[in-house]
Amino acid sequence: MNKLCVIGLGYIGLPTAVMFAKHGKEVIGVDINDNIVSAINNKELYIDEPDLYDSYVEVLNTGKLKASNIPQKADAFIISVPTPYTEKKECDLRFVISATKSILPFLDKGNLVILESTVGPKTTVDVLSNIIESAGFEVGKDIYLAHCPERVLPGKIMYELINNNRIIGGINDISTQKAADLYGTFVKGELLLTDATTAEMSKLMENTFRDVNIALANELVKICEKLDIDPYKVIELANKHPRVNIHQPGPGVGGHCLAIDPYFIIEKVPEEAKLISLARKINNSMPDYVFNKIINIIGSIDNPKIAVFGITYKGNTNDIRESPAIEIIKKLSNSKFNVEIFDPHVDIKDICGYKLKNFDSVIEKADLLLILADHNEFKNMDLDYIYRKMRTKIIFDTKNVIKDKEKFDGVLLKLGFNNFNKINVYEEIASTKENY
Ligand code: SAJ
Repeated sequence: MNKLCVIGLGYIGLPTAVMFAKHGKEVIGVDINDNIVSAINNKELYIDEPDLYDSYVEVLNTGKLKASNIPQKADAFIISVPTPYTEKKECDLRFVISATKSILPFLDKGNLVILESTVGPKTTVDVLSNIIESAGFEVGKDIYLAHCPERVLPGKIMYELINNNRIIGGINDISTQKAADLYGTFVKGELLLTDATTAEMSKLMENTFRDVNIALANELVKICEKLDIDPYKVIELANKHPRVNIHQPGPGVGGHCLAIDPYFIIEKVPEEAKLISLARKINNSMPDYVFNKIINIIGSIDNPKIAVFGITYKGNTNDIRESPAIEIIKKLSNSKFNVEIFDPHVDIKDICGYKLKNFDSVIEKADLLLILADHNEFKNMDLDYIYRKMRTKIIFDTKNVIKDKEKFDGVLLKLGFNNFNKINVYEEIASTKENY
């Protein structure tokens, strides 16, 4: 298999195309977006991913990677297009279907088709097989077909593409073997051979496992608040057990994976997927929970200024997709609060009608500093300096980034704070009020 066509040049498709090209394959990258195609042909990189740039330029210079808006004949076709969810929270296969249809005129007997996009169980067998067979091929004999889900973490894509174990699920044994041979070109992790449907379900369950465990941590926060216990201490101690790994609570679960993939299971088996469904509800409840806490904290302050730190779905990324921070900011906006935002990773000017500003102007005379993302920049901040600049000295750290609370002369609140925080917020507000 020397010539490949990679359909969809996004966060996963582009690094995958680059990786194959770097390992000697002749790769045509295909995208329906002309801006992406011309960016590639001009050697401009449109994805913020460490370690990608050098390899990208290298394979464009050697001519091993070329971009086009239509597929070409190839030995293997890799489909790596988005699978968002619909309003009814069902897997939206629009792009997968149109990408599969787009390769039909270029397919020849003996070709391999691989689906990398995350999909609901049985999509490869039911949907892709049918489309390919509609063009007169016998799947598994004329055309080999497999699902090989991507499992890489944004920010570490180039490392994880090579070193992670890779699930390879063919429609039959020969398809599995052909796909394994192809990924063996660069994967140093284990190639885990299985069938297409098991591969689909395994990928979904990885992210569902995390979602359910985060829901457990978020539920623990609510429980601890009622029982006057520090949830972070509970997690720290419980996780000292060799077989326990309680995840971290937070303002909600975002991103394009954990917040979406569980719905692809729920959609197929709503009656059975009870725990998965409840976990989604618990995690979805967190922005409201945080918003209500904010109202409690600043309720008695006249025209409070809220300084928001971090709007991405998780720390050290510029990605705001499905970010719970944005949902909280929307709620603040609907209630017409005075909000200013600082995010050192995000290069946009405003969000929900609020400006993104620099560190100093955001904390200046703020009544609440609200931390919504665990960027490294927030971990060792000079709290004395921050408190001095603020009008009311209250920090609400929803991501537990600030560890040392003893040293500072202000209020530091965390999730589940009502009972374990011994400093009275309202005394702080009252004492600062005299200075208004
Ligand atoms: N989060 C918590 N508490 C935690 C861990 C995460 O609240 O203890 C939140 C984060 O803040 C974020 C969300 O969960 O909002 C998701 O973050 P993440 O780092 O867990 O996952 P993603 O979406 O960036 O990437 C995941 C990865 N899956 C797993 O780790 C099982 C990645 O390997 C997958 O490739 C990716 O989903 C995907 O494409 O499916």
